[in-house]
Amino acid sequence: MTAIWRNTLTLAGAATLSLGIAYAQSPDLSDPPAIEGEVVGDHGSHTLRMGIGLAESSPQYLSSQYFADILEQRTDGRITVDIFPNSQLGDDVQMMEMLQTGSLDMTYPSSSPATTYVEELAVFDLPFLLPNREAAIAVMQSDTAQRMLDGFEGSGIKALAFSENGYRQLSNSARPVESPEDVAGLDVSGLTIRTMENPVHLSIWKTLGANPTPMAFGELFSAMEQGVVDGQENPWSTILTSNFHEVQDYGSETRHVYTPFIMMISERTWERMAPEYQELVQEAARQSAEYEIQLATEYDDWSREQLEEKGMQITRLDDEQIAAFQEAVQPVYDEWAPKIGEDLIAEIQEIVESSSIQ
Ligand code: KDG
Repeated sequence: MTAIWRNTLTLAGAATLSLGIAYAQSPDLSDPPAIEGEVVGDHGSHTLRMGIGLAESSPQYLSSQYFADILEQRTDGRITVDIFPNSQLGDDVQMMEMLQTGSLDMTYPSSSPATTYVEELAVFDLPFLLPNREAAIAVMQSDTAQRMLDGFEGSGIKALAFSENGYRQLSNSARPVESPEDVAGLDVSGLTIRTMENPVHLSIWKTLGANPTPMAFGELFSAMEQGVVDGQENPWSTILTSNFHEVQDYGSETRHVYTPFIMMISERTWERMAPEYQELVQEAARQSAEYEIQLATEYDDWSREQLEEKGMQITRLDDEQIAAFQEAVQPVYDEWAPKIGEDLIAEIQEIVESSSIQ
């Protein structure tokens, strides 16, 4: 059994397994694609340490395991990847810094905290910019996105590939949220919402009248448990696989931002690798990113259903309610569009439009 399926079974739950009805509760997950291609030449051995924020059952971890399997198989075990989940080695910001100094080989952050390296990435943080997954994928596969990856050059980080973190949804422990007015709060202080470390996200929640506070992902569960924050926003799959439902009773399908992930390697590690290994690492990153997007897609609705089954009260917003949110965050565009660049936004919107024509 491959590591990927071991993890899937963990997700399906030990109780299910003991009854012998494997996968009964798991989404209809795609098998990892077969690993194709010859074993490359012998250019020595590398052990790559990769730190990620999410749990072993997440699409991010499962696809990273596929990345590891590709490298291991195609180098006859000469390249191995050790994956450290659950922010064990640090948060997104810290792990990117560790890549710069060479104290960590690989990491897999959201694009949002990486805007300190490549400002253009902030375009992904604009609310309601990418209306559907097809558009998001078209953007992530575009030359514009490749230019953003190339923008890391010289920073100490080599960015390998975009994949899907996903559409972010609001959860909280206080009350159902159906409209921007609810976010502004019935009580005086409004809801305290944890955001990623990114100024556009802060601006979104401030504009909605909430009380945003940036925080590392690894600290979030206990902050919610202790009531330091009322809520947070993340894709359903993250809310499920990080067990946020244990401390958050309410969810709202706001889909306010689509966030990509970026798989990264330290430039120091990269430069130590033979060109043939570099080519393989780049290819494996693209293949695992494709698989990650597929898994993330499969997890999305399934995770929401699982959360409902586990007792989370989830509000699905209708078009009118989403439009109200969209209108309420217009000031975020007014503030950030000139800083991010009107030309870049237009470039993205053009890709979005052509993706809906195809
Ligand atoms: O590995 C990625 C995670 O660390 C993080 O980026 C997840 O979306 C995320 C968040 O809210 O911090």
